[in-house]
Formats: sequence, C-alpha cells, structure tokens
Amino acid sequence: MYRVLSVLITGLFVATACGAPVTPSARIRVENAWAVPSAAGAPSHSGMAGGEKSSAVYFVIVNATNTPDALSGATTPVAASAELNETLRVGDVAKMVPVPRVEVPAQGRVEFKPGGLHIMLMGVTQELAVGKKIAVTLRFEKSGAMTLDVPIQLEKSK
Ligand SMILES: [Cu+2]
Repeated sequence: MYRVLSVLITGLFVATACGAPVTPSARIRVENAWAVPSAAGAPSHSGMAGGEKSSAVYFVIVNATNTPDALSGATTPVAASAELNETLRVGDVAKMVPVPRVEVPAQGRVEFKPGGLHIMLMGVTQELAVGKKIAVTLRFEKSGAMTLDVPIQLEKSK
C-alpha cells in the first residue's frame, strides 16, 4: 500500500516537472497611449454641445496572436462618453465619424493617431492638463477589457 502511494506521488512530480512551461494566455497589447489636454482643444465634434470640454486618446494596438480581434468600445471615469472616431478628409474638410468597431488582424497592428482613428472623450468632467494621467478602459471582443494609464501630453512631446 505504501509502495503504491509512493509510486503515485513520484509519478505526479514527474508529470509536473515535465509539463509545458506556464505562459500567460496570448492577448492583444496596447502601447504608447497618450491623450491631448482638454484645454488645448481637441478638434470640435458635431455631436458636442457648445463649450463642452473634449479630448482625444491615441495609442497603438499590437496583435501578436494568431487570432483577429476588434476594439468595440471605450470608457473613462473622466468623461460623459468615450466614442471610437475616425477623422476623414473630404477635400479640404476634415470631419469625424463614429466607428462601431476597429478590427485588428492576426499578427497585425492598428495605430490611433491625430488625423485618423482616435477615442473621442466628450463631456470631460475635469481639467486634463499636461502631466496628469487618466484611466481609459478599452473593450476588445476577444481579449476583453483593458484599462490603460494614459498620460496627458502635447503631440510634440511624444
Ligand atoms: Cu472625434
């Protein structure tokens, strides 16, 4: 009886030692997040009331996995709403349109940057000055929610 138990225990240890190394599950990454100061005036937005403070959040999404994913929404405690937007140029006129989701291909990357994709913060409830940090949560269809610590900075200092 003791011998059987000892063999079982030995077997258990061997199985554990030979197991594959534990790696964190593959997930999408978000890099270089930053946002413009609310006072420096993010581009005006058609859906905004006059005098409402706004900001825009930028970052790079890196998908090093073999599965496509998509960004489907964002939230932040410092604004009434956070919307996925894209700035489109029609001739000399730039206008922003809401985007329901942004696909990130497998082994691909998508850059949110001034003049293109951004997270529009509308109804910002506090002064977003350079040097401050805000929490922004991005919601991905497969990778789930991810909260970023986003510094407020001017484009040039990036
Ligand atoms: Cu916008």
